[in-house]
Amino acid sequence: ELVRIRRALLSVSDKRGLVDFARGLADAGVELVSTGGTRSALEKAGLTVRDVSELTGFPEIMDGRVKTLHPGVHGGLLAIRDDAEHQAAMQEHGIVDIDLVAINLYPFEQTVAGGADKATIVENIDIGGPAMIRAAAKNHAYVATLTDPDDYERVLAALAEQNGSLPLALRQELAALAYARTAAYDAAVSGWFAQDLALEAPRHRAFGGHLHDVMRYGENPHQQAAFYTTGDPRPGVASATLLQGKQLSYNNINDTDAAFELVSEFDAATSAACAIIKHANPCGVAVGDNLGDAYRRALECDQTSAFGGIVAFNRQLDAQTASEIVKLFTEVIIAPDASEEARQILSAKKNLRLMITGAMADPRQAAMTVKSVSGGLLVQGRDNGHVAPEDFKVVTQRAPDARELADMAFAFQVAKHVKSNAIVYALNGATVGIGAGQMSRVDSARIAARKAVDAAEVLGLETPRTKGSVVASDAFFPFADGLLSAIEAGATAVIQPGGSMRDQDVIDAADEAGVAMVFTGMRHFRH
Ligand code: 93A
Repeated sequence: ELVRIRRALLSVSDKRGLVDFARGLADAGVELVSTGGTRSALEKAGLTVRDVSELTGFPEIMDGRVKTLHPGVHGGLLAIRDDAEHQAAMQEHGIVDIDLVAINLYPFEQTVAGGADKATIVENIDIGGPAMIRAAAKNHAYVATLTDPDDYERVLAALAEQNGSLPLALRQELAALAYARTAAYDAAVSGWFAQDLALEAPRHRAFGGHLHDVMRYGENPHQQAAFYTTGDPRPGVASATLLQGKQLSYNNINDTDAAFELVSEFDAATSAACAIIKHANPCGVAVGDNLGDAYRRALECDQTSAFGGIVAFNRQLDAQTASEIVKLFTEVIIAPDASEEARQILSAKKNLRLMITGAMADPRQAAMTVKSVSGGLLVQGRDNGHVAPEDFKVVTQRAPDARELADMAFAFQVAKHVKSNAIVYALNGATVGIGAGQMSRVDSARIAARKAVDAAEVLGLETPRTKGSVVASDAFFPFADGLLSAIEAGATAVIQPGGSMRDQDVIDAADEAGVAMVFTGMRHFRH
């Protein structure tokens, strides 16, 4: 079960930890073989390295496109050591055993993320590296396959412990990691093609991710968790930089994504936007002239729930808004940027995480979303649907006025990011009551109205702000009851997809109350 490591092939783009690892191998009596760039790096550090062309009897050709794709390498990786025919073939063709490989691939994902031109991206599709990784991992009975510099240290430790050999259990585990890496790599390549060609059908891409982070725990402390990134360069929680605070938890990442996706709906050039998220649902969203105004009004929607929330902005965070945020316990802030002064202010709160994305995400961009079910993955295009106010269809006798129209567009945009059934009341570009995640739409309507009553109490208002507000529903009202509940709360205008068999009952109820209603024709379920 132990395999003696005599010869190692090192071929890495990410040269992190390379020299120390190679030195450790050399000290353990392992012969080193490398491709061009890796060999130069090692020779510079004073190590003795053979060039891979000595194994292939062939120079690197075609700008390195073909350097290790040769039986001299693949025979040495794939040969079954105790098979007489395999051994005879090695003898006949002068092939030598390779017992360990350390390979990491051309940085395809980083090249895409860096916005390189197509030719550069294509050139960064590694062929020889994955071929060797897959060959070595297949032959894990005799070969150890390292694909991540983070594993160098423990492999050296195992070598020392076993006097120059490596145990089967470790080789097997490394093989699993190796195939996870090549699968993620090819998923990133197929994802890039699909994105580049605007192919929206899920069958054009493989689904896989690159391990980004291992969290302390998952949704609950007894669950293990990790964050995988897909290489999609879209600005957001996966590509953001954490400027301060401890690592994000599983729930933090989920909520931070929901927050940033929501504010991305609002064009920063037109208005500042703020969303505060708890348990993946917004507890307050507002647009305004500046971030301070948007934050204050988002907070007013449900100050109680906002405690310990995730806050997202669509513009560079300024000092004044930062000094407002630090007054309340907040878990994470995500924004395209933060001014020096704002960063200074936030740095006083050691546990508060500040994430900077560098840019806003395009809410119309096509992408895939994946959800797991027992034994499978559900894949769909992300909900990038949008109905412009010009396309709202007025179905009542009274048409909405300009203020109502603006609030309806805002509320429907927010409802798209609220778990179904979603009911959102809005007034003057701010949510004033949100009902989320109920099994019955009328319950969501009641909860949203109830929340507005609670908020009025907190704010010291005599009447809840649903009076004179507009209401948005993520899907049609199947009966008039949900609408009647909204009318009772004081809504003067309603936005919903329409399309129910009982639309006419709902329209009649609206007309009777003098309420204006528009249909969007587009549903925004979110589960
Ligand atoms: O262009 S390749 O697909 N053709 C190959 O034959 C090949 N062999 C190794 N790329 C190939 N590699 C990759 O080169 C490795 O995966 C590694 O990322 C890189 C290391 O090259 P160098 O040692 O010259 O820096």
